Amino acid sequence: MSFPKNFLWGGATAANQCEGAYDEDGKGLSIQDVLPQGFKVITDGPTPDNLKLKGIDYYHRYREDIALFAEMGFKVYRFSIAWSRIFPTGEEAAANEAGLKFYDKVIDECLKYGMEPLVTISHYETPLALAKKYDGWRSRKMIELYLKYCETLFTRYKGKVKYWITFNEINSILHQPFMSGAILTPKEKLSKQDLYQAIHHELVASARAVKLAHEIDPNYQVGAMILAVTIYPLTSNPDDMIKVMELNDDYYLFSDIQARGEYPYFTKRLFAAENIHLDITTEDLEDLKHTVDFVSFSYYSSNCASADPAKGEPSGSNMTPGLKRNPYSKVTEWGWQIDPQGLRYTLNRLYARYQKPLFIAENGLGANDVLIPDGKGGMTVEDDYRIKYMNDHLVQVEKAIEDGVEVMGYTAWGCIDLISCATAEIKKRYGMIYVDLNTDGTGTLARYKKKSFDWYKKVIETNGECLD
Ligand code: BGP
Repeated sequence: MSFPKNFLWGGATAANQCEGAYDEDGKGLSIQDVLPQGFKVITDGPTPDNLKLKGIDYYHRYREDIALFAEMGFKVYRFSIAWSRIFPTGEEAAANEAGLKFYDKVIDECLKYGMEPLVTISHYETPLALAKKYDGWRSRKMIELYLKYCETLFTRYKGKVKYWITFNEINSILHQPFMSGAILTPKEKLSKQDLYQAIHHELVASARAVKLAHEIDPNYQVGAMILAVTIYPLTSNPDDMIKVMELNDDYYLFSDIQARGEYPYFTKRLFAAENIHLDITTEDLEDLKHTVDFVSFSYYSSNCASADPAKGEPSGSNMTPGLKRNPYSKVTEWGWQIDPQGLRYTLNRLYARYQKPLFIAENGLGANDVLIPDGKGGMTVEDDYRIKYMNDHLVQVEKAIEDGVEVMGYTAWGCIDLISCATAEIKKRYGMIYVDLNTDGTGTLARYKKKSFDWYKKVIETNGECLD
C-alpha cells in the first residue's frame, strides 16, 4: 500500500518536558527552568511549582521508556539534547562529559533496538545564562556558541546518529521570542528590527550547522523544523485571502531560507513595511546556501484568518495569536481545532514549495486521560479519541503519499505523557503511555500502556495497512 517500506514510524519528546533532573550531573539552568507556567510567566530562578524540573523522571527511567517505544515497534525516536547539559552556561571551553554520557546511553539504547535516533539540537531549552548575557539570538555571538555545541554533538555521535533537526519550530520566535529565541526583552518592547536580526542569526546558525554536519559526516541528514501554521481564509472575501498570503509569507520565510538557501522575494515587501534593515554579511549569504536535506514540521491543527480583526471567533491557539476559529472544525479540550485533511493539504503545499522529503515531526492529541483498571489486574486508559485523532491524520498522510508527496516519517508527539509546552501542565497528555503524575507533582511515576499503545503497535506492524 501507500506507506513506503522504509517509512520511519515513531514518537517524539523534548528533554525539557520529560527528563527532569534539572540540576543533576552538572546541568546548567535552561530557559525552561524559569517558565513554571508555559510561556506565560518568567521568574528569576527555578520555583517548586515548575513541573518540568522533575519532568516524568525520564533522566532515570529512559531505559524502561525506550524499551516501551521498542515494544511499539518504533523505527525512529525523536528526542532533544538539552544544550545546558552539554554546555551549562553555553560558554564553557569544554563540554560537560557527564551530560554527554547521558545521551551516549540514550542513543545506545535506541540502537540496541534498531531504532534510528532523530536528534533535535535545540528544542526551546537554550542555556538561561545566554538569555541573560546576550538577550539570546539577538546577539551574533550565539551563532558561534551554537556551532561549538553542534560540533560537539556531530563529532561525538558520528556513525550512531544519522538524522538531526537544527531548531524546533524555528518560526515560533515570531510570537514566543523568549521560549523560542531566548530573548529576555519582553515581547511588547522588542522591535521588529531586533526580532528579525535574531531570526537572521538563527537562520545563519542553522545553515552553518548543515554545512558543518555534512563536512563531519556526508551521511548526516539535517532537517529544518517549522510550526506548520495552516491557515484558511475565514471567508471568500479576497481581502481575507491576501491576509492569508501575508501570514504564510511570515511563517514560511524561515523554511524558505532553510530549504532554498536565500531570502525569498517577498522579504522586500515584508522588510519595507516594517522598516527593517538587517546586518547581513556576504559570508552569511554564502553560508545560507547550505540547504537542509529534509523539511520537518509539527502539525496539530489549522486555523482561519480574517482581514478584519473584529470578524470571527478567536481560535484558541496560543502559539499563533490572532487567528480565527473554523466553524467546520471540532476542537480539543484545549481549544485546538482538529483538521486531519489540513495535514494532507500542508504536506502537499510544503512539497510543492520545496520538493524536499518531508517529515511529520509532531502530531497528536492533548487530552485529560483517566486511568482505569484494565480488568487484568493492571491499569489503562481507554483513549479511543486519541486513536481516532491519529488514525484520521495518518489516513491523510497516506493520501498525501498517494498524491505523490515524499514523506519520510511520522513521530507522534509526546509518545509518553510529558509536561506540556504551552501550559506546563501534566494533565494535557499526548502519550500512548500513561505516567502516574499529578498536577501537584505527586504520583508514583509508574508507566501504564493506554489502549492507543496496542493500536499504534499494530499500525507500525502493518505499515499502516490497518488504518481506516
Ligand atoms: C509544540 C512543541 C512541543 C509540544 C507541542 C504540544 O509546539 O514543539 O514541545 O509540547 O507543541 O504543545 P503543548 O505541549 O503546549 O500542548
